[in-house]
Amino acid sequence: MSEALAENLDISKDSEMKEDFLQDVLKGLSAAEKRLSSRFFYDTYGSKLFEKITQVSTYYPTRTEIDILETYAEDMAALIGPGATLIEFGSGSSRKTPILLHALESLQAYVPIDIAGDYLQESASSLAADFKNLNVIPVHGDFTSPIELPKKVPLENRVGFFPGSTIGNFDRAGAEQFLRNAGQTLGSNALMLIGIDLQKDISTLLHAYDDPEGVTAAFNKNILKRINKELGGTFDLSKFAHESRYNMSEGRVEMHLVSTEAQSVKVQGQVFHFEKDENIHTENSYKYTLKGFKALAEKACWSVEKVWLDECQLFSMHAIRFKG
Ligand code: AVJ
Repeated sequence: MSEALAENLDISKDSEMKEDFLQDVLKGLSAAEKRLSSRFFYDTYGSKLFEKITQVSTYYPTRTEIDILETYAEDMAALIGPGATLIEFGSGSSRKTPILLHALESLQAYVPIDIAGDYLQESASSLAADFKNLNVIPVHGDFTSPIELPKKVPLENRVGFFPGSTIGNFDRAGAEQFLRNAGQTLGSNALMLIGIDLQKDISTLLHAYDDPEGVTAAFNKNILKRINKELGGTFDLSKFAHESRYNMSEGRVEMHLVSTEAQSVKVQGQVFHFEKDENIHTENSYKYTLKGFKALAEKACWSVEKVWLDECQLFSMHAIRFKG
């Protein structure tokens, strides 16, 4: 990686994020219904595990979204026009981002924003190597809060890119807030391409989050591994079982870690007790109808300009424009 790229990665953010992680863990494990925040899945190992999930047969979102991108990239590029600055919420996924980058004409800059510093660094330099003339400006930060972009990021024709249905991790209020923040970051009239996973039969949904190879289980348990490694936790990973559930009334898939026996666990000297079968809720993955997402976008001051779907209507790419 060049020094120019490395310069943009703020090392001091690391201790801030560790404190954030600790507070979230202590609060979540003290709650009557224990929970941990899914944004802490993604350290370098967690990001690698997620890449593995995208390749398991039952996890349909990634390959379907790639299919949509490959089929309609020219269409998307035509809507965006030349000279755009592409701002990705999350670091460039090795397979999706290049599809769009190839289709876009005279791109001004590519700005990936990610909380996992080393992963961001890795993917930014690999993209910079593949796209020799591309101005890559990585930003190390948490895009669940409003983000101030470096001054060198051009103001004109900013286009957000938020693939993967990552917005599904937020509850409805959180998703609305994310869209408002993104609008603020990108500016009035900006476009955003956002991948949205759609409602479908429950069996397909549950299998996508509980694959036969156990990659999703390892991904889920990685949050405990991180607590052990980074916060001095004493979790025994073999005493927690991975579970995916469909919450009908909320329209979301949930991941849980279920304690297989009564046990106590320590984190930074604090003791947390688990009953047998007590669970930690670790992730929500909301699924939308087209109508439901349109209503959400409009509430957050965005309007839906175009929607691209795969043949089976499993997944969607929405082009939305900020009216705020
Ligand atoms: C990266 C949030 C889109 O919810 O489908 C995959 C994460 N969790 N398998 C999703 C995930 C379990 C994924 N997102």
